[in-house]
Amino acid sequence: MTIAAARVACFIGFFGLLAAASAPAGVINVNMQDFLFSPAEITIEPQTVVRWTNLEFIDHTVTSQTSPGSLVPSGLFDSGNMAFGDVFEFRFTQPGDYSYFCIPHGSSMQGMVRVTPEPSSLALLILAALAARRSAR
Ligand SMILES: [Cu+2]
Repeated sequence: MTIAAARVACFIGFFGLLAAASAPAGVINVNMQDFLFSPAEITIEPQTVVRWTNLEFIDHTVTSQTSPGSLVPSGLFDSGNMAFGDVFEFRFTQPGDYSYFCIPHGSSMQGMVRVTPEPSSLALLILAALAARRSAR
């Protein structure tokens, strides 16, 4: 690969990362099945809605907790008892790690939502400068 090609590939990669990071947030599904949240851990962008669905004939809850394993509700969200087929949704607006659990099943049924920071304005400025420099050649 020539240096020019490497530069272009690097630039496209950087652009792709930024594009992926700033893609519009949607809805992510988490199932409650076999006494587990599946997937138990997800990473999302701010403004993403997480939709939990209970897929078994056992009542579960989706309850935010103060820290992983604490089993102490943090008060951010709590679905209450969910029967088979029930759905609970929560929109995550702020970056951070959000641990949650199921009240009836405690430590054996926990999950984590990691909300990534949005691309910083500095990153966007660097991108704009790189694009301007490239088009000037
Ligand atoms: Cu449960």
